[in-house]
Amino acid sequence: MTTTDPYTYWAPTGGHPPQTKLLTDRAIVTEAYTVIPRGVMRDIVTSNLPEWTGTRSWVLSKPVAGGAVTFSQTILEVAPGGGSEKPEPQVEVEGFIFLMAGALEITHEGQAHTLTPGGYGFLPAGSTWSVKSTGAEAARFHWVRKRYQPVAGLDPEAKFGQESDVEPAAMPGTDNRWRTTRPLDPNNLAYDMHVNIVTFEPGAVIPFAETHEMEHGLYVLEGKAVYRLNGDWVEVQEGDFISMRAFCPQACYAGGPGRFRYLLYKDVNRQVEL
Ligand code: UGY
Ligand code: MN
Repeated sequence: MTTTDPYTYWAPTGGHPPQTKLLTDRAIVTEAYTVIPRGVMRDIVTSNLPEWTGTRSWVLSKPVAGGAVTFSQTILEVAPGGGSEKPEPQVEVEGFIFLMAGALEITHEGQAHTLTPGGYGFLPAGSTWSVKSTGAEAARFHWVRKRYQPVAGLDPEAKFGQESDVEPAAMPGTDNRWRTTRPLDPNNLAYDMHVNIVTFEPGAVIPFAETHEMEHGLYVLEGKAVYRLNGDWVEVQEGDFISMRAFCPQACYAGGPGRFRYLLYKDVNRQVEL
């Protein structure tokens, strides 16, 4: 049986906790992984980006020694009417945008695409695009960036859509209780990154410690779980972020009572550069 409730997308809104709050929380930085719980996405840790207006951002992952190094992942909060005429300062960098709240118009190579929550856009490196927050409330979205690794003869195309329009693929032997929604065609080797949505019904699990060369940025959209990261069990809930460096052992138990869902970055389809 699978849950039929509409998808939800938890997004941070900042603010600051009161002086009476205890400091104990779930933030962890290790050599294998980092956990940034939602309770630490506050006003004081936001950053402004010079290419954007009406915008502040939470940078959740960037290349640091000992951590994941292939990508950056940032949540942007763009006030109505704000945006950017030229968001990407690096011509060799591709991007993936996933909207959680508000509305966003992305104009790519002269064509406008309006995203609503659950909407996404893949912007190939070197392409021309601009963004505007067009809703009544602030647009809140992920922007995953990666330096594209070109291969002769392969040319990744821009792609826009809505997650509810993509048929998820069931993981073998799970009766569809663990499934993966893949906005970018996994068989198209032009793409060197995927950003998928992984869904677990209550009680479903990753039944082995995946240990792979790919890195992950993982943002919990909905629900809660106990996540296995290297040698640790970590409790996570919607709004929490995890980054995993290459080969970080990983698995999880979905805790219920509702679905457990996350947005997952993964670098794929390329020979190892030595
Ligand atoms: O595709 C993956 O690597 C995925 N199953 N990993 C994960 O959800 N932690
Ligand atoms: Mn994995």
